Amino acid sequence: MAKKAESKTGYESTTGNGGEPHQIATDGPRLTTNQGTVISDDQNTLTIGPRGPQLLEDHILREKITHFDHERIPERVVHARGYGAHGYFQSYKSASKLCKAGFLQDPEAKTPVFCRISTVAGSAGSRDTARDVRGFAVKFYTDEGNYDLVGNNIPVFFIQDAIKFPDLIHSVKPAPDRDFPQAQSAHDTFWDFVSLNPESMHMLMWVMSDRAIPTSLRMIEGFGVHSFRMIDKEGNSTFVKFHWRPKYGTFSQIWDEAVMVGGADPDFHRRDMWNSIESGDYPEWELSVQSFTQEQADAFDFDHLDPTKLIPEELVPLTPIGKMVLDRNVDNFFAETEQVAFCPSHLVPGIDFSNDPLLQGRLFSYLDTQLSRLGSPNFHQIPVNKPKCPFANFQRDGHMQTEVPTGRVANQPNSLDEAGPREDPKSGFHSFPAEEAGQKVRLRPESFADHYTQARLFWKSMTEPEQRHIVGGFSFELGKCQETKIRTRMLGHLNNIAPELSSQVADCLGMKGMADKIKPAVPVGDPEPSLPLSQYAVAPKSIAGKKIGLLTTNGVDAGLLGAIQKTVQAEGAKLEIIAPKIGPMETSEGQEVTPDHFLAGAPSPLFDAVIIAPAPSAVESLLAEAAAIDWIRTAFAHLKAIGFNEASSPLFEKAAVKLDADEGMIDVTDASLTEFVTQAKQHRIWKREPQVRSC
Ligand code: HDD
Repeated sequence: MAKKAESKTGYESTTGNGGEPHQIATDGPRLTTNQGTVISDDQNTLTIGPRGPQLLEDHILREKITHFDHERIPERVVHARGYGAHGYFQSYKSASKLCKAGFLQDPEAKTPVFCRISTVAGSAGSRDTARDVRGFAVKFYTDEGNYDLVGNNIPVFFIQDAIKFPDLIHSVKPAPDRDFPQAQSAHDTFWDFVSLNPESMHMLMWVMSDRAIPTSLRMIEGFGVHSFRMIDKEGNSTFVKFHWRPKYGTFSQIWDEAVMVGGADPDFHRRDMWNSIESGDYPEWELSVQSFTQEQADAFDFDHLDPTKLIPEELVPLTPIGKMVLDRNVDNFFAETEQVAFCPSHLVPGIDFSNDPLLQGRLFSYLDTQLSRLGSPNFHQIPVNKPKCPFANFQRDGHMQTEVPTGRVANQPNSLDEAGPREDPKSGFHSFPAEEAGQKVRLRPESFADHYTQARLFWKSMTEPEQRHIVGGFSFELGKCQETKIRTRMLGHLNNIAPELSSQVADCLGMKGMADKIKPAVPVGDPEPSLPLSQYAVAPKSIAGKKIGLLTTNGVDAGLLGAIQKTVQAEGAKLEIIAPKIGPMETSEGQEVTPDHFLAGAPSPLFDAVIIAPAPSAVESLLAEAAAIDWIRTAFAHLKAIGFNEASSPLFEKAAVKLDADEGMIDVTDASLTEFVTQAKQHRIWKREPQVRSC
C-alpha cells in the first residue's frame, strides 16, 4: 500500500511497498510513454510475483531502456568538446559599401546567433583546459538564410590543403594502438607529422603560445582564417578576413596553472561561460574585417589564399562592423549544442568563398560529417539548425523527416503547384563570377612555399614573457616525444624560425647543438614585429570579467570583507569566497556569509588574483591544511597579484613566500585595495617569473 508523505503542486510524494519513492500526479502533467500512454508505475519492472522473473511484455521497461541505449550519437570527429550559447549580432552601421548581406545593413536589427566554442583534439569528455586550438563557430539566423562562420581562435592553420586534414587529425588523436594520450598534442605521432610538414610551423608557434591555454572562453579571439569575398549590390567583390575580438581582452593561463585547473575543475571554461550568462555578464565580441582588393593582395609578399598566412594589421587595418552578445544559455545541451551543425558552405547572398584550397576542401567535409553524425539529410529540421526565415523546396523524405509537406508535386519546374516555391534570380544567391582557367594539376603553388617568415613574425612580435612561454610550450611537448629524431628535426625547424628560439628550447631539453640542418625552400624574411599579434602588449589594464578569490575563515573581518566586495564589484570583476568548509560562517560582526567554495575544492589556480585574509583565531588550524599552504604557493608561482592581511603571515612563512617579494604582494588591510587592483590589472606579475620557473 502506498503511503502519502507530503503534498506539492502537481504531485504527491509517496512511498510504496519496500519503501521505494513514488511521485504521484495530482493536477500536474502525467508521465507517459513516447506513445502517450499514461504510466502508473515507473519504478518497478513487471514481474511474476514480487520476487519472480521479469516479463518481456513489459513495453514500458523496453521503451525506456531502448531509448536510453540509443541516447548517444557519434561525437564530432574533431571539436568534440564544445560549449554553446544563444545571442544576437548587431551591425554598427550599414556595411553596404562592402557587402549586400541583409544582416549587415540595419544597425537597429538584431540577428539571432548560436555560437559554439570547442577544443579540437579531445573527446567530448576531455578537460576544458587542454593546450589546444579553440574552435569558434557562429551560426547567424539571418532573414536570407543561415550563415555559418566556422573559425578558430588562431588566425592561421596547420596545413595548406584539405587533403592532409585526416593525417593531421590522426596524428594528434590518441595513438591507435594504445589510445593515449587524450586531448594532447604532446606525443610522437603529432610532432612526427608536423615536423615533416614545414607548412605547420607558423600555426605551431601559435599553438605553443599562451593562445592555446585561454583563461576563459569569453576572453579569446576568433578568426575566419581564410580569405572570403564580400559582394556589394553592384556585384563588386572585395576580399575579407574575419576577426572576433572579445570585449574583455584576450587572456591566458600559465601552462602549469592550466594543468592544475584541468584536475580541479575539468569543466572550468563551460562553467565560467554558463555562470557569466546566468549572472547577466554577457560574453561579447566585436566583429571586424580586414578588407582588401585583388590589387592589394597582388602586392603582399605572401599569398592570401594560403591559410598558413595572416595579414598583419599594419598592412590592412581592421574595420569593426558589429558586435555579438551571448545572452542565453541553452535549455538542453544535447538538443542544441550537440546537435548544432555548422557548415562553412552555409552562405547568404553577399558573401562568397575564395580559392583557398583548405576552405574548398572544408566545403565538402562539413555537410558530409553532419550526415554521418546526425544521421539524416534532414538535420536542418532540428530546431537549433532550422532557419528562422521561411524555407521551401521540393526535397522530400529521408530519415527522421519531421515536416509534413503537402500536395502531390515534388518536382520543379511544374505547372501543377502554382503557389509552390520558385527561383528568384534577383534576390537569390549568385556565386561571384570569378574568371578561372588552367590545367588540372596536383600542385602546390610556389607562392605557398615560405613556411618560416610569418612564424618568425609571430616570435618577434611577442613580449618577453610570451616568448618564454613559447619556449616552455615547445620544451614540454617535445620532452614528451620519445623519439630523438623528432626532437632534432623540430629543433632544425625552430632554428629556421629564430636561432635563439631553437637554442633556448634545446637548452631546456638538454639537447644543445643537436638541431638538424633543414634548408628552407625559399629564403626566410625578417619582418618587423606586429604589435596586435601579442596578447599582452595590447591587453586592456582591467579586471572586468575576471575572478578574484578570497581565502578566508569564520570570523572574517567584516569591514575588510565589505571593502573587498565593493571594490571588486566596482571593477566589474567577480569575488568568490573560499573557506575551509562550505557551510555558512559569520563575519567579525556576526553577519552570515555563505562561501562559494570549500578550500579543498577550489585551489588558487581557479582565480585570476587572490586575497588571503583569515580571522586571526583561524590561522592555527589553516596552518595544518596543505591546501591552504599550496593556495599561496601556487598563486605566487602563477604570478598573481596577492593581497593579504596581517594574520595570514604565518601561512606565507610556511609557504616560503615573502610578503615583500615584489610589488604584486599587497597588504590589503592598510587601505591598499586600490594598489591590489592596480597590480591585478597587470594580469600577472611578469617580472616574478624568472624566479619561479626556468622553462
Ligand atoms: Fe573543421 C568541425 C574550424 C579545417 C573538417 N571545424 C569544426 C569546428 C570548427 C572548425 C570550429 C566545430 C564546429 C562545431 O562547433 O560544431 N576547421 C575549422 C577551421 C579550419 C578547419 C577554422 C581551418 C581553417 N575542418 C578543417 C578541414 C577539414 C575540417 C581542412 C576537412 C577537410 N571540421 C571538419 C569536420 C568537423 C569540423 C570533420 C567535425 C564536426 C563538424 O565538422 O561538424 O567536418
